[in-house]
Amino acid sequence: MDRFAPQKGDKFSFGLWTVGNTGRDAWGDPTRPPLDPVHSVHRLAELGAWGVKFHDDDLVPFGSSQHERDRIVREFKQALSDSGMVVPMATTNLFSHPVFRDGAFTSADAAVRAFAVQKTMRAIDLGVELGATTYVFWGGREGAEVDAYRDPGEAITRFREAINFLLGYVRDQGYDLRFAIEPKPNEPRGDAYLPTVGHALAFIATLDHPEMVGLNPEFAHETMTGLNFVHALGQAIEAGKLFHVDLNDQRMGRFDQDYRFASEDPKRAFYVVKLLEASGYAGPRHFDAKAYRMEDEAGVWAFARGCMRSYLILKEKARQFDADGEIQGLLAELRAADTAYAGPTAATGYSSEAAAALKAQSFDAAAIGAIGRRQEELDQLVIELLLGVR
Ligand code: GCO
Ligand code: MN
Ligand code: MN
Repeated sequence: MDRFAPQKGDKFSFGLWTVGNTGRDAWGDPTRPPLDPVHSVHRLAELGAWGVKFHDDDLVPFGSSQHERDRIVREFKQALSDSGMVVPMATTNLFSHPVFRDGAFTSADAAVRAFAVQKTMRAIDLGVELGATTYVFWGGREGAEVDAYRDPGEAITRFREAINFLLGYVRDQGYDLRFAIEPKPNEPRGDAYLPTVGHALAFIATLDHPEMVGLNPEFAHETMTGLNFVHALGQAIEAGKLFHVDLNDQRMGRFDQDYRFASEDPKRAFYVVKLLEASGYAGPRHFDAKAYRMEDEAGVWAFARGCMRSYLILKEKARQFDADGEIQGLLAELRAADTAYAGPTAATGYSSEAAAALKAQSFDAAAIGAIGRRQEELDQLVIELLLGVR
């Protein structure tokens, strides 16, 4: 029995666009043929995945007739029911067609903005028909290289207008659907609007129905800019806004690499898994990554298997962290020292009495400031755990 064999209950999912990635890049042609969505669903199910996701055009190619659409959807539904796979999330391609060359919801051109909203309403219908309960909004081409024409603040106003309209549509249709905004700093645009989790959180608070909108943070996106994805994830969880998560790997300061989960920075991936598992997050563990361009189809399935296995291995490491006597002993000592203070604090909430008491409190800052925080010891224990010698 392989204890790292993925099970449906692990809620692993992949996008058709990820396993179906053909290896095309800015310098080179595809290195693999496209995969038929029905084939991908069956292969993913065999590997132990639970869900599959798509952009409207991944499933129903842009410009398909109604007849074609109906046939594709019928066959895809059949594949889902034969394989036991689900579609927890769907999204819209608002970036491939030349009409979106300068943005979709934020385009300066009113016709483009209206077309983008129309395309999204239709894609929402498709996603809901196949069972999606989360709808992702990645900005794609919402951004700019030139700031001489469009006011970046107005772009945000336009973005809000589109999301509010689509929230109205979902409510009007009575769909059980929440939105998840996926920030990204750049690529394909020179600079994207809503570049980070923080920007997106601030935007969500300004929407008509903020309770229906959360985040889809991605490991690579925060990491590209040099930010700490674990911190972004933590803030999203704390805000009650982690509606979905895109897992992959990425080196800082590089182009958007979308590597196999945990392949570059297993230590940070460990903290991601540890945080997700401890948080009560019950949504998909979604891999938005792709196989190296040098791979063939067999390499794609090795990649998919690797993402899931690494997650489960790190989940076991997180359990070991919780069960390790030395680590837990050190944490308990640190906590005991950190909670020894019994005087007034901000944790009681504000009152004029509490303020007066705290103002009057005396602290021995020199003594407190002299305490070593033992993070060298703790971090070394984590490293030894991850390196497999504990
Ligand atoms: C990217 C994004 C996309 C989105 C996808 C779903 O960097 O291209 O991560 O893969 O996640 O469009 O919205
Ligand atoms: Mn990405
Ligand atoms: Mn993504």
